[in-house]
Amino acid sequence: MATIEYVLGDITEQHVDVIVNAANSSLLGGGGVDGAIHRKGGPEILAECRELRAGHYGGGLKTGQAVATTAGRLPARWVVHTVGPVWSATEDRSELLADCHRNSLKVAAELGAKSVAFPAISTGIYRWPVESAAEIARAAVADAPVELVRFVLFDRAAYEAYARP
Ligand code: AR6
Repeated sequence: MATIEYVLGDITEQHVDVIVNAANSSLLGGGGVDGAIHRKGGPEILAECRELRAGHYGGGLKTGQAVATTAGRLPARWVVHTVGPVWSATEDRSELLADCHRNSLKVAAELGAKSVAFPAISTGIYRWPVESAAEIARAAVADAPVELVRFVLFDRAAYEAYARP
């Protein structure tokens, strides 16, 4: 059973084996946590993302899937990029959000990672209501195949939603 932790902070400062990035299907960067990871991690991460796009991921990374690159200059060993679903009020995309977490953990475990940090995937630019995202994310990591899962929440509202007992 993995230990699950909740911290208020910046995911780019976490000393863990894997940092999960809330990316988009292009894998070529963006705003939010994606922008912060590429900015602090340096150009090596983008270079590997470009290689992925030139190879197996020519069509982009599908929503719910996950793929690893170097963490560049970040204090982690790998970045696992995943694509969260955009919130929809008319369609239930919860399974895709759960898949992001499960597939990121699977990729991490295959790399030999023991500790994984997640941001609040889909709750920013993709507009998923944070209470709902927290519930889905917590359930999806309940039987994580690693020793430590740390949710790193960037603001107090997200922290309170995720860390709720
Ligand atoms: N550390 C931890 N959490 C952060 C950080 C940080 N440094 N910066 C932002 N957050 P978002 P999404 C929080 O928008 O909704 C990008 O352009 C933020 O407060 O980063 O999945 C991608 O390229 C929010 O709670 O990701 C995609 O196009 C959470 O991270 C799109 O945004 C997620 O917000 C993905 O949107």
